[in-house]
Amino acid sequence: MKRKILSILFALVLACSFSLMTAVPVSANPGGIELVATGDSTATWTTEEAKFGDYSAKLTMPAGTGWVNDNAEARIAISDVPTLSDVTGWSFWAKGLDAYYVPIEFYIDTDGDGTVDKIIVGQKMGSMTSEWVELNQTNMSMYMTWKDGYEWLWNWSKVQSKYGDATLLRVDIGYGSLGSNEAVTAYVDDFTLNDTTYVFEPPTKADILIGSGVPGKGLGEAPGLQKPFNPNSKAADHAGKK
Ligand SMILES: [Ca+2]
Ligand SMILES: [Ca+2]
Repeated sequence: MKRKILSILFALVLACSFSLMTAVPVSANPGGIELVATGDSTATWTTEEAKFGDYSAKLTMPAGTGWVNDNAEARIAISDVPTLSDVTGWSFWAKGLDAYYVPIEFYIDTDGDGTVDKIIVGQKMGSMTSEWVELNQTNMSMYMTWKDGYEWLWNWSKVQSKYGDATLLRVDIGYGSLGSNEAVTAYVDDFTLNDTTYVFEPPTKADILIGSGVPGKGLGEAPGLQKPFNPNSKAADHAGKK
């Protein structure tokens, strides 16, 4: 009898801890973050600077780039925020001495067929310093759309009133949407959308192996696999491939 009561208690504790776990709204890195660089720009994970954790994304862009030739950005797939009107808030952190504020781009689907129809760029005027600064929906100086015509949307409520029904597919944080007259180096850390934080840390070995289709339960827990690959090595590109 005593044993039975104990096991009922244990089940209760388990049930409570599960409901506690599911009650926590913040999830880490649900879609993963891909760093993308084209032209002479670079986008790499670095431990030189970090607002949270050990790493940030380091973005560099040389002077005199055109607006499609060079890109240095963190690309974030969004799957849990159906429409722009569901966005209650977003923010990310950036720093970069004398670099212009890192722009953010919202890739949206306006006709519901799953493809991107508009890209909305948010930009804060001026230059950053060597201090981390939080950029969010309220402190952008302006928004504009590109892809199939340009349009000025002066603030986030204008964005939402015009494109509230559009599905948000992707967010890019980085340089490239507007080109650059000057060379810039900036660091970016965690992006938060509503209650979800997209953690700016490189994928762990386990993430990469699971992502490449390597079978095996326990990869997510194997202690040796929870450290990032050295971002300067090519090992991550080859993981799980033969
Ligand atoms: Ca970080
Ligand atoms: Ca579409």
